[in-house]
Amino acid sequence: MGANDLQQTITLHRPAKPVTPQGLWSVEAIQSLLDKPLMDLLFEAQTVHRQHFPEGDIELATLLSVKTGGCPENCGYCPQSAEFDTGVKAQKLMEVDEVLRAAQAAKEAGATRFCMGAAWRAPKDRDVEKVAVLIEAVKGLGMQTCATLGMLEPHHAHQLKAAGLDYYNHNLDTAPEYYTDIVDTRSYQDRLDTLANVRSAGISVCCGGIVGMGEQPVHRAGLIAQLANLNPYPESVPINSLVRVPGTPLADSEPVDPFDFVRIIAVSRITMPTARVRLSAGRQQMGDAVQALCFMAGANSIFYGDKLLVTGNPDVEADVQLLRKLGLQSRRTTATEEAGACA
Ligand code: SAM
Ligand code: DTB
Ligand code: SF4
Repeated sequence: MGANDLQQTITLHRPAKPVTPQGLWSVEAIQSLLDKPLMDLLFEAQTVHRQHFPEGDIELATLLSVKTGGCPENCGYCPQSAEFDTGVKAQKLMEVDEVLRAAQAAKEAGATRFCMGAAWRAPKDRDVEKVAVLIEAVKGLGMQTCATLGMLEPHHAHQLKAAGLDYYNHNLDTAPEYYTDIVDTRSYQDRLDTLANVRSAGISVCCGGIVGMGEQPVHRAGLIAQLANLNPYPESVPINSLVRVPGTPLADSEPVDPFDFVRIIAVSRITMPTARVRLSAGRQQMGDAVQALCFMAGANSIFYGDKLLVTGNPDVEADVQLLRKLGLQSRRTTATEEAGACA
């Protein structure tokens, strides 16, 4: 049997989009994709991937925590919550010069996207004004801009858009039924409302989740269903493997089986074919071979830089070597080119 026949056989075993009567992905359909034999799943995900992205293309996004720690929310995974004793020192919002230096360094190292994170429940008017200045400055370097600042009101989203914000990161984190086990200072609906405000302001959506928080397989399927059923689905989908930080309630969670993690990447690719699926937090604990499987499964973006927000990430030099060994390359694109490539 040739590759084309095999591809047809695999595709024929499932409808183009197994959906509910409302035209949405059902949790059951996603669960059955997650349960497929791993090699079939990888083959299908890579086939979908190649229909939508150039071979060997990877996006490099660098993170910077521009306002660290002291957050009033109680997200059980997060080292920046003021409720948990994690040793993270609260810091105020960084000055524009310092942010610009970090963005310039990221650009010189090869990053095309710069994502600024702030440990806020929701920014206040004066915070948005200051972050708008940071966005304008980073945009001026010719980088794609992303921010993750917590819940966003419609007028704040418009202000950030006007400043040149390309992407807003706001994760759904897990399935709705499991969310209240993880955080109770805000609701799932709050997250969805912010995503709608971001979308309405014309900012591209970066939205994903975390695995390894003690969730059941059905919750993983539920998270993917939520993401894939957003209309439209997010342009960027960060899939994080929990970084287990001592002092957080989830510090002793059972680590995710690496093949289960690869499956989640693959099903994200299949259900959101044109999204940038980002292999996000947890790479430092992952090893090169598992990362390679994630790229095979359709991941085509990473966080690139020695640090995530407050925890570690693989060294730039290690990533450069890994990408070289795997034949993956970042192509410098502007946000507009990116949107065109994914259309
Ligand atoms: N405060 C904002 C918010 O919650 O939207 C922005 C920053 S917050 C740190 C961004 C995202 O990082 C979270 O939604 C979560 O998905 C991810 N994250 C935080 N801590 C993590 C951890 N220990 N392991 C993996 N992902 C984590
Ligand atoms: C996302 O999905 N993952 C990033 C980014 N968006 C902001 C954050 C990961 C944080 C990992 C733990 C830390 O360093 O705080
Ligand atoms: Fe605060 Fe965001 Fe961390 Fe939750 S994830 S505690 S909102 S910084």
